[in-house]
Amino acid sequence: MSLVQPLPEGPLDIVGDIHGEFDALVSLLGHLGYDRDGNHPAGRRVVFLGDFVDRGPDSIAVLELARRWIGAGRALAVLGNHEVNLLREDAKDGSGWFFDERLDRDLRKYTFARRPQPHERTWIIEFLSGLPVALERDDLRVVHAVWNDTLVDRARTVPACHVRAQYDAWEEIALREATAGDLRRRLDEESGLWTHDLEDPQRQPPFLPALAELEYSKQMTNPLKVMTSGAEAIIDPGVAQPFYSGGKWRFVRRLGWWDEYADDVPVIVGHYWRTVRRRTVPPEGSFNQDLFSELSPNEWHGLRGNVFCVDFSVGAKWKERSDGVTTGTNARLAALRWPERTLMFDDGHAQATEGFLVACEPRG
Ligand SMILES: [Mn+2]
Repeated sequence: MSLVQPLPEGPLDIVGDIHGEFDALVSLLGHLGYDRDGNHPAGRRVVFLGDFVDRGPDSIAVLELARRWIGAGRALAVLGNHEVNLLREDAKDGSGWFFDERLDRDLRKYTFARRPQPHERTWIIEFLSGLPVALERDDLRVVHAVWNDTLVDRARTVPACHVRAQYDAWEEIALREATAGDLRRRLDEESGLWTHDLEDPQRQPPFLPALAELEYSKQMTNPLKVMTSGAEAIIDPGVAQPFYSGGKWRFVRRLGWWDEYADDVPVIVGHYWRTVRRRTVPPEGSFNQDLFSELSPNEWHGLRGNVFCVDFSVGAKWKERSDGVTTGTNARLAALRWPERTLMFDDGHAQATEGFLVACEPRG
């Protein structure tokens, strides 16, 4: 087995990024018709798109359920960038439920119901280490962020359970390549320009070209990083300022790789923070820029209209909770049902998708 594994035949319910929102998960799975052990009267199976953890109240409960269902053969999953961060001991925004060094800082924003005991840490690492990064069958492909044949073929060469070792190895190559020229010197020069914390939302840094270049080349050289966290481009400092997203100031923006995806096989992804309401005004300069602003929330996207993002931003529920938002939530958990191509939301709302295999108009 490798990091790219077969997706079993039969009807599937593909669940988007959960981010520790256990109650939303239980509610969604109930509306989909599963019992608490993952059995479904119609023999359906769940596929988790990754990003089980961080920011929300109970990442451990989400992992417990996923592990139990996967162990029983009722579910499958791919790794998201948040699980990769956990495996690599890369403590980032929202991971304080797991990492002691992140806890105080995270508690200014998030509320964690519980933190893992030592034995729980052991099974969490073991469980996540065994997950693939992509799943495929003749009529469907599943990955957290990016499907690209060249990258997937490289991931195919990596044995299952070697995700951390290979990610680290490719990361080292990326860093070495990035700093082979004069980038190291430019980074050193630049480091004097901005000595503040890049996670402080109150202090907007200037555009830092060397840091932007480092972020960009590290992002784009490692196949496992691209597949789990997306393709990016450096922002044009003449047009956009560095912007704050996902807990830090950024100099790169996300690209909609699906606009160049020409294959026949549909791809289902999470990761991209879609919302159930069409944004009337695209979020100015945000990390996602306007990846979905031309689309309705239930629309297929990409060159051929055969890519669908099922992340409906339940990862932002902590914010709505702390802002006291009780109605009109924009933070939902959803599943895409296959082959029906319908959506089910955690509140029980079901909806057809649109635009499958209808090429999108070129964006203006
Ligand atoms: Mn993600």
